[in-house]
Amino acid sequence: MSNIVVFGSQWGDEGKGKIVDMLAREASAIVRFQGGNNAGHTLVVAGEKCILHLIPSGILHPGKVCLIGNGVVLDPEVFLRETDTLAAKGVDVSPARLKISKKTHVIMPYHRALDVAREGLLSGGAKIGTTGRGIGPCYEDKMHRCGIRAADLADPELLKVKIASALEEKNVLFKHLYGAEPMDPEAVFQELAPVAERVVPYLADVSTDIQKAVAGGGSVLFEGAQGTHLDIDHGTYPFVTSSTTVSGNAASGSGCSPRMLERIIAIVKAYTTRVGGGPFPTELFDATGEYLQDKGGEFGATTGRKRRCGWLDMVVLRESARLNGPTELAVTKLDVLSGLPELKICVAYEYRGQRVDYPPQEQNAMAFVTPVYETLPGWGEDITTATSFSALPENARNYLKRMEELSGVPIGLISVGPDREQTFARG
Ligand code: 2SA
Ligand code: GDP
Ligand code: MG
Repeated sequence: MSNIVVFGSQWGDEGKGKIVDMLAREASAIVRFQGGNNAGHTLVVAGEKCILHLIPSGILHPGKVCLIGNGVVLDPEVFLRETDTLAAKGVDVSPARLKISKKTHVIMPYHRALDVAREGLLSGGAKIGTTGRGIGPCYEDKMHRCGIRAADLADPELLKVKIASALEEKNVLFKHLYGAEPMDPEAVFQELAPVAERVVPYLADVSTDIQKAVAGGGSVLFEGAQGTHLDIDHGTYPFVTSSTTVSGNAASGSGCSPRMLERIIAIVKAYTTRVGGGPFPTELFDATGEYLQDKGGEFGATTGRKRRCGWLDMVVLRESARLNGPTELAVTKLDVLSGLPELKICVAYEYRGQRVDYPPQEQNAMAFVTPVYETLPGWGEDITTATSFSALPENARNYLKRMEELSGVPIGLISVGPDREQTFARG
């Protein structure tokens, strides 16, 4: 198998976890390269559901190496909870196959507190709707060059110094800006120490592990989190996450050359969802929106929040194709559209009296575009047992073909249900 990057082409929750789990069969190593436990990647195997937040979605395949890259932000407590849950189910989560880059930044309790405090100060439409997991503040410290990295967990003296230094600044914010209790550096250290001790055996040189896997004739699967329109640069800023979610970051966020990235798979939900704040041009506030939310089970896999739902937006997808260079699309949740008499696809926007084919880039411009729709006939048949493109109803095939035409990217995979097995090649 070639090395593959899987990325989200919309606002996340496209079904990346499911597709990574399926593709992991053929890979030797699976790597997360950005984001943290804001992610919720759902795997369904033989009817049993498993939601992963930090651990790569290849973990259910025995023997596959699972790597957490330098571009991830890691909450050590969440990591241990996740390993404990998996171990209780009989999954091997030993450091022999699960590794964390020494360069990965660590989410600290003060990051979580800052995330929640900052959101608390924003009002109404200004709220980003973060997951409250401390993601933004941890990446801020990384860029500010005062972050704690996973390797530091093995050095108690350095940890103490770094915690004290970080809290010198953060406690001023807690006390004077956010009206919150300052944190005691010694207490933070004492709480972290036993956790750190358990995480240290997992520390590794992930970059070299990737190189070794490929040198040994294996292939690597890079697992993106969130989606392109949540990217810190290319997303609907400021309603974005704090990491680089586009495919190019698979290289930088894991420590390998971009020349290693061969197949690039855009995961596309057959309609659109968004969780949290921010503009969403094709959002539906009517019974169809409720139908998609209900039938698609659209609830946040991390926070349980209701996901906002709307029609497929090809402007969003075309921009994703441009930014990520996918070799193919994997279309998920096509089954959710069964039963709708008509389906709309947004093909362009009206913006300031003009028709535009790409998202305008001024801040919040996406809140002021009007979608231009094309309407296609729907289909009534249940397609959850389909195993080939030719077995799909004609209108479903036409919907998919239109996606290919409008995006300029061929479809490689089609998913018609949450289970690992409910997936087939476009053929
Ligand atoms: P953050 O916490 O700083 O990354 O939040 C910033 C924005 O990014 C959005 N975001 C997400 N959007 C979709 N799915 C995500 N993962 C979970 C899921 C979300 C959940 O799988 O459903 O459970 O709520 C995810 N993570 C971050 C977030 O909503 C903010 O808009
Ligand atoms: P991710 O963050 O991209 O991995 O996606 P999530 O796991 O957050 O959300 C996708 C949801 O859709 C999960 O509940 C999956 O089990 C489910 N899912 C994935 N593919 C399909 C599909 O083809 N059909 C249906 N009905 N559900 C799917
Ligand atoms: Mg998700």
